[in-house]
Amino acid sequence: MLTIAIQNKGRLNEDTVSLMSDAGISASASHRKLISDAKGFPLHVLYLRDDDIPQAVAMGVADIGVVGLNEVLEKEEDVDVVMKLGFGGCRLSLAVPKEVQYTGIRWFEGKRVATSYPVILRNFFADHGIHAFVHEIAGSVEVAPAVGMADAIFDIVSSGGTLVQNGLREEDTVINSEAVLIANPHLDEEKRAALAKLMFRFTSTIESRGMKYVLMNLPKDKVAEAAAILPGMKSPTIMPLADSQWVSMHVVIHENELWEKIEKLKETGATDILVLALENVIK
Ligand code: PRT
Ligand code: ZN
Repeated sequence: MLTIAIQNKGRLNEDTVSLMSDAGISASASHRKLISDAKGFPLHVLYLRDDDIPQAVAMGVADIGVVGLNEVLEKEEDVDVVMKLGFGGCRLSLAVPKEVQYTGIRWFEGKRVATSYPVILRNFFADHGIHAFVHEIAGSVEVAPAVGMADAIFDIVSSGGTLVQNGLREEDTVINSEAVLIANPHLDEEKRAALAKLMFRFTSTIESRGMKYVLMNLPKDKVAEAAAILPGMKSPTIMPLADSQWVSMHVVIHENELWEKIEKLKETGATDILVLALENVIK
């Protein structure tokens, strides 16, 4: 049976448990447990700190894991990134005090930069031929310049609010990160087959998010025009109505483009438009 390592508490815990749940796999969200059995898929769930997940997967303590790409790149463990999961989005950026006259990446030459991600930062500076002093600190990296411990910082940024609150300005994004599914590269055939099934479920779940099922009544002679606006997954489903001049058209679209498409459809003569939430799209 596969063992998956997930974060025991923190920013990724809830989204990981809800991705599993939407994929029909119920895992306890309990922070006190170390390991539990999931329901709905043959899976052991191991609850760890995110920093320990890449190593646990590389060692085979867990077969797979959910963790931020930033942790995977920092730990440089022997694991495969098999899938992006679409949550936990953030970036790792260099930031300087707002009064600094920043002249581009060469500004960092000879400077002291505080970070919890020394490996990624050293690799970045090495790639750019910059010699800077990388100071590893475990937490509250953003206060380092104000207390005189560093000239700049390299840290996770999401909204950017933390930087602004600390009088810092984001200058260069080094990596974009999100939660990913990682796997031990040496899984046996049985575990590979189980992983493929799990990835199929996760992919369907992620692709279904934000999708809507739209039904509308349409004059029969407008079908081609409406279909050009809404190509759907293959092509739209058209059903006859009792009134032979009209049809019912059904299509699946993403909520991001819903209103724009609906406005255009109304112009073609579509009426009685129903928008329904969609549980799952299985391709
Ligand atoms: O206890 P454990 O070691 O498991 O957790 P942790 O404290 O190390 O990590 P946690 O739970 O804070 O974050 C887990 C993962 O979430 C990270 O490794 C990232 O992949 C991802 N993530 C996404 C973030 C953020 N967004 C984020 N904003 N991790 C941290 N932050 C921090 C950021 O450093 C900043 O200080 O949140 C603060 C607010 O960010 P702004 O820019 O929105 O103000
Ligand atoms: Zn951590």
